[in-house]
Amino acid sequence: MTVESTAARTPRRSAGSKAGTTGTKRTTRTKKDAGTEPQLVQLLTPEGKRVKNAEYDKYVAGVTPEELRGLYRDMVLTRRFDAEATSLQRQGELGLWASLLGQEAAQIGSGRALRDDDYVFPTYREHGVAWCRGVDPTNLLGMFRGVNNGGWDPNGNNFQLYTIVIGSQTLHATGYAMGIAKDGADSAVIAYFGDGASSQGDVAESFTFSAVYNAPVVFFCQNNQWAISEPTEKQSRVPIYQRAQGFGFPGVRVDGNDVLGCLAVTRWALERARSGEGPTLVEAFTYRMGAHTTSDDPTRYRGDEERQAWEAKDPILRLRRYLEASNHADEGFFAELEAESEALGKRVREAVRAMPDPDHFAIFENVYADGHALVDEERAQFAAYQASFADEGGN
Ligand SMILES: Cc1ncc(C[n+]2csc(CCOP(=O)(O)OP(=O)(O)O)c2C)c(N)n1
Ligand SMILES: [Mg+2]
Repeated sequence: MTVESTAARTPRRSAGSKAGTTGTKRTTRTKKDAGTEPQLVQLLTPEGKRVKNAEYDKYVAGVTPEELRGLYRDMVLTRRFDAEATSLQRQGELGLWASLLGQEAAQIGSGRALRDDDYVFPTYREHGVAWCRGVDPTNLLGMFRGVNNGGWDPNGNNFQLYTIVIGSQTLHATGYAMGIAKDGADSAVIAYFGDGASSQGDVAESFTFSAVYNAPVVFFCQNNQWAISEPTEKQSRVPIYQRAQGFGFPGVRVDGNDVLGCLAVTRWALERARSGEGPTLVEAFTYRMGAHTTSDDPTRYRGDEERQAWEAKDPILRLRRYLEASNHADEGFFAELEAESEALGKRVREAVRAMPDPDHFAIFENVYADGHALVDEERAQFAAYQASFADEGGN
């Protein structure tokens, strides 16, 4: 079985087709050559069957039916919030939205593995993790509406602000984790990033530093198969989790659409961090069901068959099947949750529309702690510009 060789030598994958194979013998590599038959930790199949796993079962052995319903509720409400945000962007209420559709299990499973004193460094898509941290979902929307620069106090929930600069938060996480180790605390750090980010120098540097300093950090890569229009084959010759090996720490691939699997593997990785065993790379193998952001049109670079194949692995549907088959949830539970989802959607709509416009001069406020001559000059220029409209009005 062949996989693509380097990006430069391979043709772009056309929409709807499978990954192309390479042209010449010299450049063709097989998974076997790379020593890489990918593993996949999975505790819940797409059909909702619980499968045994000798290594990871113990990390979810104590999960009660109530907790399972809680994981389901988290995923449903996160999806509902996300859909509402996408609609609000389409209605002109938000400038942009990055949907997490399809990635609910990866985010809720890993997010619910965390302790309150752990610290999270997210990208811009971690709405489900934010939910687990107790960040009010409406606070995630201010930046996307352009009315503030973040929207929450990172130290309020140990959840850093969204980071747009791809991969940079892995360095922040590593530094923070090194600080935790120096303090002698047993809390841990988790850094979220994407398959595309795995190609960034920042990520490689954070792998190096965290390994060498044995930092208590979990690198949680949501491999959603795409970095805007670039498929994962353009990021790596080997499965992403195997990258960790070269840096000297373990990596594991988990079914990112299996909330129990993600919970178990993240608990294991956090336990390693807390007990002084250093970093772990978790690759949650999942799929970005929607567009990269509301500014993107995925039909230009990928076909429907791929999406349909992933729809059959839906993270919410598989937990529902499991809950129903094991009699852990009844119709009343699902109906109540439906009503709760609608109420959340309404609350989010109303909150966004009520967000006040920022003071025009606020943008100059948080640049330097003690002020700066250049910022003062720019503020004065902006004030003159604003005043020019008043003059026009007066004439
Ligand atoms: C340093 C940097 N380079 C490029 C970009 C533009 N950019 C925004 S999102 C993105 C793709 C990221 O893909 P991935 O890491 O897989 O995360 P995903 O969006 O799929 O969750 C790129 C290249 C950026 N924000 N920062
Ligand atoms: Mg991606």
